[in-house]
Amino acid sequence: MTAIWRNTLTLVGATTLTFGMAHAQSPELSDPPEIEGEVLGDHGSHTLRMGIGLAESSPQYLSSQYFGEILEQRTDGRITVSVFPNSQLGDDVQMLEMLQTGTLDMTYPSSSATTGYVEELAAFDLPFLLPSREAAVAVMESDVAQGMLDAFEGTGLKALAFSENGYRQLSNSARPVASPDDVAGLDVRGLSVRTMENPVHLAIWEALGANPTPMAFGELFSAMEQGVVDGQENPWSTILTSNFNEVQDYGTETRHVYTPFIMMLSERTWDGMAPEYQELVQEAARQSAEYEIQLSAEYDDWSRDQLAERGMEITRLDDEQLGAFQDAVQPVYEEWAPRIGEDLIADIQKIVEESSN
Ligand code: TK8
Repeated sequence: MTAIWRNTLTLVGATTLTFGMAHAQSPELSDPPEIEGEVLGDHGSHTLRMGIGLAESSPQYLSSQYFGEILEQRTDGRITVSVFPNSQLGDDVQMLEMLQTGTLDMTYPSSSATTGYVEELAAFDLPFLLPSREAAVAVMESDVAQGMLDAFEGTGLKALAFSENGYRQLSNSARPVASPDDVAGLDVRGLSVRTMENPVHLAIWEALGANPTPMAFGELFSAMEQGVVDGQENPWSTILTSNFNEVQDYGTETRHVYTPFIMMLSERTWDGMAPEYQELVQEAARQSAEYEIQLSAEYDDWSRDQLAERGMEITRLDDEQLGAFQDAVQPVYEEWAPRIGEDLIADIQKIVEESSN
């Protein structure tokens, strides 16, 4: 079944023009898995409103649409999901609070925005913790990660599933960056870099000699456009689908942190659902999260190459240059590992090692 929204993407995503050059708006994307399973009996109706931060062409939006399709098909339309993209309902922190008060049903924040609720999630903010997507997926699928989702119980938030925001890359409008010295600026001022509102990310960019500025994602484009900040850090697909390349000339493939997304449902909404619907919502969240990771992987390198094609100067680091970044942020580990939990980090590192065997 070809969903309307996929056709819409094809229409919207077909091309965008830069100086007369036509650019594809999305890579060849895998179709979502066929929706299987019987239609559930009538356990009432729910119209779920979901706010997300990213754009309609993002893996986050496409997989959220798929999530809605599963629910609609499996309940014969008794559960529908309306997805509001581009931070139009608020930023991660605001939308989480809206779930707690019941004024919004769902949102899809970065894990970094949720460490105030479950401190263990800050493990994902430790720099260079997860060396590959395979390792990251193994951790997100582990009992350790499920324990973090379960720990939201009682906060007003039902954490359904992890998916991929992805490896974070530095972009800026001031200069090419190939080393921490380029970030800090030896004979010029350090870069002002927007970070998520998360203490570990602040520590990372302080350790690299930047002037970090915590800021909501929804304010970021205009802050870069007005020169309030020089740069930011996000996965290539976010930089592309949020059009950051229109106000950022330089990119550096730092891959300094792998950030998960967490699909969240208001506990009030969850508690108002029949058990049959709760089971379906949980399963649909897992299926759409798995699809999101696949789309994010298909978008990743393609987005970097698209950004270069559209004029962004991309610096890819060799092992020695990457090592300089890893060395510079080692103090962040030393400061934060004990606060997050050495045993938890050891458990995660064990999963990482096993995933490479
Ligand atoms: C979108 C955010 C974004 C995150 C950030 O809601 O704030 O930079 O990486 O993707 O969660």
